Amino acid sequence: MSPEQTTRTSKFLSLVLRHRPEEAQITLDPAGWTTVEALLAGCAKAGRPLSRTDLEQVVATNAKKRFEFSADGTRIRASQGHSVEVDLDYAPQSPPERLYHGTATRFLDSIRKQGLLKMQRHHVHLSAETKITMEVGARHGKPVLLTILAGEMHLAGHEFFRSTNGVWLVEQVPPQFIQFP
Ligand code: HQG
Repeated sequence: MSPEQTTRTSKFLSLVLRHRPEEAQITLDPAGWTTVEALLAGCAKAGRPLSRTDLEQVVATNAKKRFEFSADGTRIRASQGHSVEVDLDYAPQSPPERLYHGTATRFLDSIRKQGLLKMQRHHVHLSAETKITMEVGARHGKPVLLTILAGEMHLAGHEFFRSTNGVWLVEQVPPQFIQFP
């Protein structure tokens, strides 16, 4: 597969495994899984035929490791980022002292008042790395980096989850745990 084909396929997989499974006529189980067989058949029906080898390549080379196979290789899901109702079943974990969130300057007034909200997604996404975070912010406008006092927030009783691909997930971040630049 060419890099362009890989990107196009990855975007389609994100669409059907996170947001609109009906586009490939598939259903996701409560934890977000579908069978590889159903997915490949669905991709073909949607006019985007994909071989198992190509699917494996997309999953293995995806820069953000967005997708995962079940241990026996028969099922696949997105590791995070859903808008459809799923319970990914991650166990709560202790976060590092500081985590980061990239956003756009135009959202700052609202974030100062409301804190970080999950918007269309299931969780607010936080990262342990500042570089990725600035790229995430730049998708929405002029990027700005927020530092999250994750250790304090955890002590105050907020649950933190970590997805298989290393994204930290929380219900919300109240303003008192956000350091603005
Ligand atoms: C902002 C990518 C106003 C929030 C990345 C963000 C990530 C508020 C936007 C994943 C707000 C939501 C998620 C408030 C939050 N007022 N704006 N109170 N609270 N916002 O796309 O974090 O490529 O849903 O700051 O790596 O940008 O999809 O979230 O700017 O992990 O695999 O509302 O997307 O991963 O935008 O990105 P999003 P996000 P993938």
